Amino acid sequence: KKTAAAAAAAEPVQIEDDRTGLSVETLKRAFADNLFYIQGKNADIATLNDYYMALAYTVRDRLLHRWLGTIKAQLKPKVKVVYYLSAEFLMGPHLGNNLINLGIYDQVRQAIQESGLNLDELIAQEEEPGLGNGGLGRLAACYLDSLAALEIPAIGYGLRYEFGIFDQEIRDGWQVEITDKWLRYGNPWEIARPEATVEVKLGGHTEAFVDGAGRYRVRWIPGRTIVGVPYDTPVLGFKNNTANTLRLWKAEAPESFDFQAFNLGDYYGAVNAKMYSENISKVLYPNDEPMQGRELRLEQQFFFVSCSLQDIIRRHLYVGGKLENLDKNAAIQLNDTHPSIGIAELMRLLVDEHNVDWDTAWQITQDTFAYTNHTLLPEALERWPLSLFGSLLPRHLEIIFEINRRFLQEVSAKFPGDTGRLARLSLIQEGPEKFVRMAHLASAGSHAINGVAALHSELLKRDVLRDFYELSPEKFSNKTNGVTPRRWIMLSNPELAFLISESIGDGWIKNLGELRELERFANDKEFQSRWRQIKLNNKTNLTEYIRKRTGLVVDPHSLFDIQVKRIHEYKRQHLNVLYIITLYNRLKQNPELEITPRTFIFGGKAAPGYFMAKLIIKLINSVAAVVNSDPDVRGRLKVVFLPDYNVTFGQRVYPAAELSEQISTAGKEASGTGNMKFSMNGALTIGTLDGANVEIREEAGEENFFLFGLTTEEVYALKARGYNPWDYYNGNPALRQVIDQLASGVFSPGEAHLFEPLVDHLIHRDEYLLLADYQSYVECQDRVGEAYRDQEHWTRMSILNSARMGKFSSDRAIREYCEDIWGAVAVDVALEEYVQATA
Ligand code: 6GP
Repeated sequence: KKTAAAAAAAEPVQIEDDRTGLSVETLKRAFADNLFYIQGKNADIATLNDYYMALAYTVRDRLLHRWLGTIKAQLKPKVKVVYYLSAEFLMGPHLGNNLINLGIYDQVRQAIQESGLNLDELIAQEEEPGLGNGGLGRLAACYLDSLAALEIPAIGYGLRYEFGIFDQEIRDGWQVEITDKWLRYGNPWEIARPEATVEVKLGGHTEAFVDGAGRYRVRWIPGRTIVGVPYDTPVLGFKNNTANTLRLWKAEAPESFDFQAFNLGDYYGAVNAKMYSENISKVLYPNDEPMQGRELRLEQQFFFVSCSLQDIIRRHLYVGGKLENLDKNAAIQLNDTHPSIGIAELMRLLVDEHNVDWDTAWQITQDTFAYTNHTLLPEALERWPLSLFGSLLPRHLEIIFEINRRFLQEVSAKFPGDTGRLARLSLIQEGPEKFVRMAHLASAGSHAINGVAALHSELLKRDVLRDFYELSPEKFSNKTNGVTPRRWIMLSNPELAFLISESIGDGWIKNLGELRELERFANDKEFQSRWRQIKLNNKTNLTEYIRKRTGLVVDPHSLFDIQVKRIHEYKRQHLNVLYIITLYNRLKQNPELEITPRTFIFGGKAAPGYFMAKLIIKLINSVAAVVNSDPDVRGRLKVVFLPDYNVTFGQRVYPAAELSEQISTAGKEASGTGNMKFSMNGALTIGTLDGANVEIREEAGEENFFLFGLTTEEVYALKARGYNPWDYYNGNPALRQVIDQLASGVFSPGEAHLFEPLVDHLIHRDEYLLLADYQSYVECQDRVGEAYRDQEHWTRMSILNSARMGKFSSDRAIREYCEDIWGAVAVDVALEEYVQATA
């Protein structure tokens, strides 16, 4: 409910001055001023980037009233703030999104045009902050967008990596990694807040002592200290007054010089110490799901979590809160286990530094934290060797032991004599090498645990966190992922957004369920033809982009069949390739065969150390080279690998897609979010019953979804029986031909053995059951090709897909988190007036 104050506040503070005015004239003048006074350039020498910067500052000026107003409204005693802790935030470019959220897209477009420039070119100039790997980081960004749209007080806390996810180039078909220097030309969207710097301790040892009150206490004597400097980026709500904050921490040395070392003549050593500290926020680990137990990674996690918790406590005390009531003012969400060390760190801060007794501290901690799990892959579950953990965080290890001791006591009380269960639940994994299990720490220390799609949440309870479920079933719930329609429809697909708004009004932008009203147009010929035309326009744009990036010419009238996501064996890009080769073989056998012309488009990065994933990229490019240049194919099949898939590129891809490939082995993809973006933009899905595909199909209707493959249950059963891929190879001539071709070098001329590791894996182990699903996939793909021939029917299915994706708005997901987990409510924001500092 809106208050009167909010209604008044909704009246914007609109002084038509250079800093806030929104008229085209004022925007033009502000833009020119910023070019001159901030970039120090004029039109004679300005680069495109200078113009981009000038525009970014023009837009930033126009959001500061909201930002300061939000900070003021949220720093109040009774306000509950959501703190979203995440090692990754994959925000995507800010400029276009901020224009949309401020509702000034059209004025700015005109102002830029009248300045003799092109807004799209300026928008394209922005280098996106690639501070994430994939799904988990992008989800965090969509959630920040929705939190602001719903006016929920929220701060995202993470790391300000100097180098984000690497840029990908393809050389000779192989992935090559290039450092991502995203800060090279400056970042107009962030404001450093060095006055809010905090200290973080590492290493050293602990000492017990008895304090003045006769209490047994522990003090941590650290081996070194790092400081964290916050950099804040505003996150705007859609056409409201809320601008939340993304606060990212940069690691620095407490003193830029070690003067003692310097005075001893060790200049190098002195500077080196500084570099060592700064290493912590230097680079994002480029691994998607599999975890890598590197010391620096643990340092990163602890660093940003400690900074953030100290910040949260400071804010809480600043508004007069009592630590005992922290959970009334703060809901801290752990985005996977990466920030789960926060459980031990909050205990340390409360018990050691704020002298709170253990039981109270544990209650506060549990009531404040909640944990989201994002993967079922066993190899992705984080665990740290005890030795490494203890040397970096000696006090935290003691605290974890104590948490564990009490936790296991509880378990014993509930399940007397069940020692197997104790071992399974323990926060410490025993064995020749002992580990701290971070998912166990997160689960024990949180009051809520959730998976990210219905199926995934069920599997969590059945598998990975089964014992925790049996211990505390009330902690568990499902929160199916969602994506923001502002970025993923309005910004990426403006023509479609326009058609939708023209047909059903623009309420869908804030309430995506309203898309249902499109259903009544599903059979409307006129609407269908506009729908098709927009898709064709988007495909044509992508075609142009493909030509620029790769030199390949593709036919915008062919079926655009797209798989974009991280490259991983469980996501099965190579199953897609097996089908492409199958089609190719059919054409070679019978060049006159009638087939639906298709363009297969791939995009995605492989973890630099993941050999098999890199080989899959090479495979795609090798098959592309053969298929694209074979005259028998006559252009009816094209295979494209588009390098450097990222958010910016995603915005071009989803609107142009007709078929979305969601073909992971059932039970492996926790949710997927690309699947939602595709479907919203009118692509049909070919997919397994995995992750959120299950719910997408439920919503879209099974007749509008191309389903294939084994179910999770069937996968388990097949593996339990003893899976033998060899049987499938022998029993299926078409499959056998494809595998033999790969093995004999048909697609790797001159390097016959190139794909041997892949082939070996497939016929001997095939962990992800490609061969078992091959036939079902091929038949389903053939049905897709058939269906595409009936354009009217296809368009109808496409419209229905968009119309029924309301559930997958991140607004819906965030509402559920607010109600079931965070207990957070909207707070009205009054715009902060600009007051002269000297007034
Ligand atoms: C991903 C999951 O693989 C994906 O299915 C899901 O949609 C996404 O998280 C958001 O929930 N997981 C990761 O990216 C990851 O690093 C540890 O998990």
